[in-house]
Amino acid sequence: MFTPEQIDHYNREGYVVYPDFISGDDLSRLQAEIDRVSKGNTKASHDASRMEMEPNQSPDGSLVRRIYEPCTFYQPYRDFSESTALLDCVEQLFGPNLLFHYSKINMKPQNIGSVVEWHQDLSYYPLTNRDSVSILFYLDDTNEENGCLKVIPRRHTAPLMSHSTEGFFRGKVTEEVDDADADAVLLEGSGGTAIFMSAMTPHASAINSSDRPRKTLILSYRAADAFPIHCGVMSDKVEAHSRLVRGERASQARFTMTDFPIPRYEDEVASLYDLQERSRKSA
Ligand SMILES: O=C(O)CCC(=O)C(=O)O
Repeated sequence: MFTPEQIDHYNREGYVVYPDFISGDDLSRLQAEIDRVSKGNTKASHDASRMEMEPNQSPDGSLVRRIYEPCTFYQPYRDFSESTALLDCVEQLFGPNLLFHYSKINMKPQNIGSVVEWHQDLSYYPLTNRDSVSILFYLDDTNEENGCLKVIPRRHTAPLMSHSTEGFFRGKVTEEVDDADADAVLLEGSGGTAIFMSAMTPHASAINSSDRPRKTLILSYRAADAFPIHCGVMSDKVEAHSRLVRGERASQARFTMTDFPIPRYEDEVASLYDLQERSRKSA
């Protein structure tokens, strides 16, 4: 459970760090499942419906960049997503009726792990209100060198930053962000640390320039009355894994925003990494 101070911090700053959220055995179980799922996949031959490989490696390289939807496909992760300790925290933020939304595991293999540029998660999936939280769990000890998360505090109550140019979604903040001017905060933590952040909190992480891996599990939950605004194939994709995890489904949508930018894709729907990469190339 959160302390009142932690809840105040989340509401005021747009995020809160919860050290040691996952303990020894549970962490080992989640780590072992990643090894099991990744085993046997290479850049040239892998299950592209379940994972994305690091692009900068030889065809027989086995470095995985992202595992899709672990809480749908793999039991230890599914159990974790429904664990009482986790849902109690989310309930403290949004009340008793809760939807699990989506999950992913982002790896940043040593010396190669990809950059993640500044973005706000809600830019990818507009909802009728902002009661949506992204929870990032460090599965390894994580600091600046191996690409810890950084956030811009106190931006979660402001309007969404621009993520589009020429009318098309770029998957990242398209206005200039100076980390110092924005008071960006680096969030380092040991394996098992959880970071709860509003889906409106801008966040990013650098490449992994160390010789240590950096694996993170990311889960998203929302209030049951935060309904998706349908804006094409991507809405269906993101919504496909949502499920009620506590309380009841809502029979009324709650609207707290009068307008919200719609992410329009230029051609096909692409992952965060691809969108951001294309945007860098065209710049
Ligand atoms: O892996 C990270 O450091 C952050 C990833 C992220 O923000 C995302 O996948 O939306």
